[in-house]
Amino acid sequence: AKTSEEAKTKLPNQDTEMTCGERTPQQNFKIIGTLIAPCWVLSAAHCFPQDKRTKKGDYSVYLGKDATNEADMRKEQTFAVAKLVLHKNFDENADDFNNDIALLQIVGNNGQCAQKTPSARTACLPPPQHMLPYGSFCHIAGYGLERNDEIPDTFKYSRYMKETQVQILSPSVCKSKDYYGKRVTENQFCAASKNWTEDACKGDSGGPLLCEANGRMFLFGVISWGDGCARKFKPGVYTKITNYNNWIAKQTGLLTFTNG
Ligand code: 4AZ
Repeated sequence: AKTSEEAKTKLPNQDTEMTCGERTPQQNFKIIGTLIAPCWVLSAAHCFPQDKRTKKGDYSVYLGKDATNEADMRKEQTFAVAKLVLHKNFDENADDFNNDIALLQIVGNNGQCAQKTPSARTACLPPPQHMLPYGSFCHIAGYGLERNDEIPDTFKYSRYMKETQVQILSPSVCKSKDYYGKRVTENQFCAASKNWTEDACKGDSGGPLLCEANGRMFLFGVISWGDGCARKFKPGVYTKITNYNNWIAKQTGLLTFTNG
């Protein structure tokens, strides 16, 4: 899912240091999220900066989009945001980004929610506290920064949805001194690729870390933060969804683990 700021004029075009809310030339502000049920998208709280007073009316949600600035009406489904819930213990001024999780309830213009199509599916939520073994390979995706091959050592926003694989790291490794020390909380985990070549980057946050189990894709993480991108000892940090089953159930009324 990708939400996009509708009314360009409503918000001043001022940059903050944080992430997924950045404008790129001729593009709207983009936020990534994951469809977890026909009416609910899960994203990151820091994607909705309160200093910009972002509110639900500022957003539209597009499902099935795979390129920015291109509308493929055969694939896309468009929604308004009926409800925007940011975790109340998320503090955008804290440096650990603890509780970086948000839910968007979506509604189409006929009052409907998402339809299952070849380009729109829900992700499963894993059972409470059920974390995968360290070393598991999972998929991350987004429109975030990628290396710009035309200009060495620079990055650009990807026009197309990209995906890559990363491996889950153990908390003891990620909390070690060379890595992030105490900045990583119990509500987060880290993931990186073998030689630090692949990573999430600015603009990817709010998007998914999905792991396959029994032929289904489970949303284990939400892309949250990291020191730079693809840097040695600086893995991507993800919100640990298995700590939030109760919170998700309470906000949405959904039973959070999916077997069928
Ligand atoms: C960001 O600013 C961001 N390398 C997201 C992920 C990572 C770094 C920054 C992880 O949205």
